[in-house]
Amino acid sequence: MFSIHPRHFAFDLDCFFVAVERAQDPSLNGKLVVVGAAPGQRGVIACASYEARAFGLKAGMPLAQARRLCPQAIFLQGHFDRYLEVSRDFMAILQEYSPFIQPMGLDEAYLDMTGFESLYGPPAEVAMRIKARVRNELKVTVSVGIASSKVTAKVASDACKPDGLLEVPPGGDAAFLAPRPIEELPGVGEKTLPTMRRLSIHTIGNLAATDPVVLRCVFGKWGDILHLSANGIEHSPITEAPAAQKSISRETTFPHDTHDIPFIKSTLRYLAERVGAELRREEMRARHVVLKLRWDDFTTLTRHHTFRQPADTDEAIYDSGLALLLKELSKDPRQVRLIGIGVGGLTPRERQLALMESPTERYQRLALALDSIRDKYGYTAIQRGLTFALKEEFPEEHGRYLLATAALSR
Ligand code: DCP
Ligand code: CA
Repeated sequence: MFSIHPRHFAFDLDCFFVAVERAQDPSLNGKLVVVGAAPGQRGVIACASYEARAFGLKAGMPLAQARRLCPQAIFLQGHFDRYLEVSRDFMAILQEYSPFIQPMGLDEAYLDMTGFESLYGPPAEVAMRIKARVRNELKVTVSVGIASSKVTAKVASDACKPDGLLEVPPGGDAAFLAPRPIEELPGVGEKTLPTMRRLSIHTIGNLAATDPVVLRCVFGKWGDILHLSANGIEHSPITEAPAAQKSISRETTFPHDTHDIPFIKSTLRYLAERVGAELRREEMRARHVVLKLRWDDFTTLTRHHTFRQPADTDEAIYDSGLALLLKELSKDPRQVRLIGIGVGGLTPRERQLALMESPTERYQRLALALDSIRDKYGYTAIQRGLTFALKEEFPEEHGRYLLATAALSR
């Protein structure tokens, strides 16, 4: 009987931001390199080279701490536009091999290659060809895991980093996963790890053998997903359309702590417009807005606002963010170190049927027109009075403000 084994590929570029910097400047090869902010600027590490990771440096660590731990490292501001370009080219290469692609952020994607063997040959061979193309055309390396499920493929790609290729044979998922430490399972992070330890779950195999009823009691619905994952069983297919992003956000650390309300407002406006532009580019609307603030003592808070109807205009995002911001600033005298704004609960934008244009729709049309101008000429080509104040504070590059930390949407 003829049977087709599912073959899922998980791709993950190695040490992405640093790899792109090294492609542009090979003298950085083999050195301790950190992408975060230029010397003297504040913020957090976006990407540390493997050599620097050996010193304990990792993404998210404040740069001041990184400089103390590893003063000899080379600190770079990074070239965010270039990372976006490489990311787009990377996804374009993958798309040539299968329409069933699910990008996960900038440098990761799943590809469903089930049944493509007659077209391309054995999966490991096509993976080798894709790896060679990424190396030759983009000058960076990619690690690839292949398995019957996305989750196993992902664990395999992490396990073979850097520049690795690891195929788990059909039917071998559970056996491959069982001996691996539980923290290697996607979805098990710093928050869930202590609970796992309390339940004496140390390996993925321990989790696979735990009664799902127990897991449901402890983790709710998430428990079922964890149990399936630990057994290497798929719970969500790779669909033709990229899976809906759950949220879009932008944040930045200020060059200096501040309680200057007009300045903070301008920055919020700028970030809200960047979030709005991406939301509209994705043809989505958001159900809620999240404001993030970090005070000068590093305590961080988030505040939510839910829209009455899903929205996608800069105004809706900024106005709700601003209301949340002013509420916090009015009752807290501390200085602000970081500000971020995001949207969540994304739903696809439907076509407008109404004949009369409401004020919201006029804003929408305005926003779409601005987006297309900015796509051509850069963000700073056209802007509102409010964000103009940022000209004094942030340098410009390629028609965008260069914030201290290039914020990613996750
Ligand atoms: N990134 C960031 N801030 C973070 C985490 C990541 O800006 N807190 C950026 C920089 C990374 C890129 O996203 O280069 C990809 O993140 P990964 O977690 O995939 O890490 P790397 O690609 O840097 O390394 P690895 O080889 O472990 O995948
Ligand atoms: Ca990566």
